[in-house]
Amino acid sequence: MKLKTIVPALTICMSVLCNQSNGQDGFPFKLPKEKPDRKMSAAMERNYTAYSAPRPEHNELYSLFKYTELKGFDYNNHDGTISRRDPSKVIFANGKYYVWYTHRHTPTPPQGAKRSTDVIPSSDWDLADIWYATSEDGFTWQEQGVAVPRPPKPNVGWRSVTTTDILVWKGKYYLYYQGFMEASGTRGDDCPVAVSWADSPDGPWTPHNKVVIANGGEGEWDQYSIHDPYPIVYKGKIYLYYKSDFDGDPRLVRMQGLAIADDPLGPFEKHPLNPVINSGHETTLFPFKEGIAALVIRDGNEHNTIQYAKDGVNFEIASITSFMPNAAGPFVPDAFIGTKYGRGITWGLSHFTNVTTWKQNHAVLARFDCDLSLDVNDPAMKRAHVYLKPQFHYKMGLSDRQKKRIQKATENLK
Ligand code: AAL
Repeated sequence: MKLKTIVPALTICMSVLCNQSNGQDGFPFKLPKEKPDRKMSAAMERNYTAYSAPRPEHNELYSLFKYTELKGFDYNNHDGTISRRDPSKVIFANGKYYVWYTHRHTPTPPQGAKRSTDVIPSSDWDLADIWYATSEDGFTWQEQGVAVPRPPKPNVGWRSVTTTDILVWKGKYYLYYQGFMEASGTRGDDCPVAVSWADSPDGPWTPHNKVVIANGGEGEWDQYSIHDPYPIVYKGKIYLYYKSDFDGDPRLVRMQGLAIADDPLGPFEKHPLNPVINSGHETTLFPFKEGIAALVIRDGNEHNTIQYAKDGVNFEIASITSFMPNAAGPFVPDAFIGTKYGRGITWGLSHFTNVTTWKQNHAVLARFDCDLSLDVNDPAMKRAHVYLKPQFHYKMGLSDRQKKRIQKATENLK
């Protein structure tokens, strides 16, 4: 036998004796950057086909989120009479940042629909107006006051105007918002979308005083509410994403739809494939590469994911993450320029609800930072785990009812 044949034969014998593979068949120790040409499990196939990179550190649509308390907002000692929530996208104009949001200042905290009156709010977003604030640095904000007040009865939004978002289109500014004509909580939420426009982000805002996106027809998924209207300029049109809640109380299902228009005042045409996102709560989207990316938070099978639709319609999961910002309004520098290759986002404002106790229910605005940008590379935002102290987990511990169920299960074993 030649030496050339003996050496490999010996290696095979040795590895068999030592119960090791010969180092040629197993999945490689160095994680291949490209999909390897081999038969793989469903999980490994997916790791190469469903994500833009096989590890989160290199996935442009993966990020952690870090939060900072904002300076400049007063909350009446957090007694529940002042609430700020559901911020719009942040824009940069006149040398500063602008944000719009739901502002409630009422004599009492929310009391539920049955106890609500003309001045007592049912929910945290009842009897609210749309206010705005500006900032030089994105951390300290100067509240500027009301942008869009509740219009007089019977105009759309007379009961409450909430959850606004901004569009800049052909030199004009448009605020879309939920317009309530009854206290929210009577059924759930019942609200179509209204719009006001202005020549400057400082206003004055002219209400269009018409429903610009109507609730769906009876029996359709969005028959009661068009929530969180969120416009982006895409493919030369206004792509306005929204959420609706359906399937009836008390276990509402939340999904997201799309309505498209050529003009900010409509008509908006709802996409025939709606809902286009099967999960989430508030809407947060941004142009990314040739498509649209979405933060999908809180509700549904695909909560805690960041998704991507190459065509703005057919969304796929691009990453799975945690502690996502609620109701995020990001700073999206290319939201309105009709970009053909979106650059992504790095920060914005979001909210925290039920800040103290349910009796003093109110929300606060906060800042979030992340790295979902093609122009930033912040490895600290790309870590795949968040370390939380045990107390954090214990705080979300078992309820008395659950403790009883567990005790009973043990007793049944005895
Ligand atoms: C939210 C949003 C909408 C709902 C309510 C206020 O965070 O989804 O705005 O109506 O809750």
